[in-house]
Amino acid sequence: MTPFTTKSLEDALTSRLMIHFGKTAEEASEAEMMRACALVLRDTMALRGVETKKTTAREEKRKVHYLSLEFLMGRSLEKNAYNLGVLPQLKEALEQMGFKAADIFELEPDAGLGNGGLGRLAACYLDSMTTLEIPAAGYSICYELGIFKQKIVEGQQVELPDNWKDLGAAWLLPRPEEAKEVRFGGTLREFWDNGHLHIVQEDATTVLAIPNDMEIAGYNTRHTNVLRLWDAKSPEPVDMSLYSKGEYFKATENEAMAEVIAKVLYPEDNHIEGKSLRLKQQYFFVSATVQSITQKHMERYGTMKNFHEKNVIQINDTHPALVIPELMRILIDDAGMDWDEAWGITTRSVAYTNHTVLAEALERWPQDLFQRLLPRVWQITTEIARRWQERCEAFYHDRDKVRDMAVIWDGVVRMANLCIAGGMAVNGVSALHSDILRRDVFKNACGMEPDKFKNVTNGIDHRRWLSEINPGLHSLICDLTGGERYLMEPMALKRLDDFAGDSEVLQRLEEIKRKNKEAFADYAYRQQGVSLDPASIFDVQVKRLHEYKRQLLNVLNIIALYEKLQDDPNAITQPRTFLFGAKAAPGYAVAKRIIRLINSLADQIDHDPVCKDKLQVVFLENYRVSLAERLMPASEVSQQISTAGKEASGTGNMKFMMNGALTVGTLDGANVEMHDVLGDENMFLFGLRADEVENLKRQGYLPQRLYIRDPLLHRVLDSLKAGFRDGVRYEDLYQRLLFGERGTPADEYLLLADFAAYCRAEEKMARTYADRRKWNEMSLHNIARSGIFAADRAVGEYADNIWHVSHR
Ligand code: 26W
Repeated sequence: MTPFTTKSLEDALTSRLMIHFGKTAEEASEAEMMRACALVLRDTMALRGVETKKTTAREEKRKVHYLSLEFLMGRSLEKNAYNLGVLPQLKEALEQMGFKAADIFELEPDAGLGNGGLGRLAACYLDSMTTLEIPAAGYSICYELGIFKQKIVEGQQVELPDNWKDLGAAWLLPRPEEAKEVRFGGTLREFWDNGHLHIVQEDATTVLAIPNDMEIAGYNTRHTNVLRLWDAKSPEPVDMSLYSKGEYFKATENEAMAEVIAKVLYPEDNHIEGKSLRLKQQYFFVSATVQSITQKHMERYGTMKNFHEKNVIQINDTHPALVIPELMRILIDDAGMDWDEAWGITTRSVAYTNHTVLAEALERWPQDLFQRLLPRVWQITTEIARRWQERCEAFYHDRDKVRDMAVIWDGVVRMANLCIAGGMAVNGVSALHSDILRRDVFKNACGMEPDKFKNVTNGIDHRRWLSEINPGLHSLICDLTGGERYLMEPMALKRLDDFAGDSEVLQRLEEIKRKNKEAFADYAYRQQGVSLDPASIFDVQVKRLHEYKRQLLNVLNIIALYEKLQDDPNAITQPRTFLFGAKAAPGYAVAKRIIRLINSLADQIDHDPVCKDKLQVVFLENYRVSLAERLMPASEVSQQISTAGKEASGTGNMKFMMNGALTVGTLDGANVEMHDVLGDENMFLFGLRADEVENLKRQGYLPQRLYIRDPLLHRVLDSLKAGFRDGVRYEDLYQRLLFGERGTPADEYLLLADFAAYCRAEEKMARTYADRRKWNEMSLHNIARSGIFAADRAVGEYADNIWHVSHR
């Protein structure tokens, strides 16, 4: 099964170093060695990929195409070696050749081709689809710059470019021979030929899409899939007619125009900015992908009539929604089908996953931009919209409902409605979220086609997020549950429940956590010079910074603790370390203020002798996949405190749970299902439920009343307003909570309404922590019951209920 012994791997690395860099192992740098490792594993996977393709074609299996504008892959070397079953051999070979394996792994840049949850989910699902031996491919853009690197300078976020490709490109296999042309703008000309109406797009700007394939190895299988990342190039890099006139700069304008498309990932998470470049990115990658899929289908089957039987296209939120009109375009214009036949195939091929209910994240495009940039796709979209609207009218005879369901309305194209109209399935990502979609956001569409609306609760790659990053816990699990079985059968974790009464096991669990905390403290010291106290509670909130995620509520509780310490230095008996990690979208001013506030508070507490050995706040710079991998095993408390109804699922919550952290959280997203398996006794729930949030808002929520009535809250908000020893005052945030601002209501996310309950939950958590036996027991139950949050389970559900493909 293993493709390498230590010796053969050494040989392969040696010859790679020689071929690529003309160097021996003694002469090679760490970076060169990292590249050599990537190349050797890449080629092994590529060879297996050829086998997989042959089998899939021979067996005529239906293939899954997963389209996402984001894949937050993180690092690949250790993961690929792990999945290929050569991690021990690789480590040994590296040591033999005079390198430290850990240093080589650490050198690899994260492939940060995503913002947060949605992008990381796509990466976890690629692993599971491959491990479950589902013929599948991912498609996205080969961004030159991934999510920005965050630096904290004087307490504030500064963004630096993320040039991941310098080293990261070693994983990519360029396939210029499979390049596709994507056309923008121009005008349409229609003509009749042979009884057929033909439409051609004239004077369009053409951009070349060049695939860069990243091989994905499954665990414990030879099955290999591909993540296809499209790079953008101009078909005429230099305009020789301009060049010959001496206009050298102008002559390369085309090239520059084309290349901006793949230049940078949009760093907005849960908020859209209707920029034309973003729409160009979407069409660019969608068109190249649909061309690639349909062309391969034609080569294999010679007809498009069975396209839907052999292919399914899953779209990750609405960002790739243009697949619907684009597939229609190819079926009609290129394959010569009539509308109804093309529509029948399209609506049996495409499925849509929704990842957010926030209004500001629902994609809408101005009609004029859409029309100008994509004239033919616009024509098709208007026809989709017209027919859909007819159906809605015939079903409801109700103007308000028809307006709500419309694909195009008031000069705006609504991408979610396009996906509902053209998709065979629409799913939410947790039970609660899917209910909210059915009952509220997509209520009318659901009334018309109830069977279309489904739920698939998210899951995470438990091999990466448990076994690989937490070897101590992995070996405990192996000892207790019958070896490595849980790697392929995550529900086997359940057996851990039987050891809740075993003090030896609980003791071991505590020691594993303690070691992980020490290792993280070392790392944090090396990275940013902070000293963490491994004897304190590691209480962690890491995720994108957004008001609905309520990092500010966490801060309010810490200020409350700080104030209590001022009154009574013995108010805290159980030392606490609050760790934050979060990137703010560069244009999201309030989010950036909250980052600054966390740093002001951290500094205040650092300089207060009363807090010494009791309270510490640390903002971890540049939160990303590889940092999460070090942090999760060391975490004890997982903060999942979003306003109920707002967090579609959360997946960080699952990573913490799997690594034995206890959740302080609201009944939101997948926390609800965590609660279903854990019960009240194994987590710390607090706050308003989703329906209570809605009711309170309807009744008219008045946060000022709470401020007047609750003296602690009053004091906390006043100190926010007064500011900190660094001289920074946060009157703006105080204002926002109590009075709101133009356009935003006071305390939009109900922090004050949940403040008291949150403080109590945190207090209960700290009291429980003091009872070590109880805590470890709870921690064990969390790990034991986290199996349902494995991506293998989630992908299995997609395969069974939406894709209708077989799997292991
Ligand atoms: C167009 C800008 C933009 C970019 C990303 C809008 C919206 C998004 C995503 C839909 C935001 C996102 O990442 N959503 C998260 O998806 C996760 C995976 O399903 C969920 O676990 C999170 O709750 C949800 O916030």
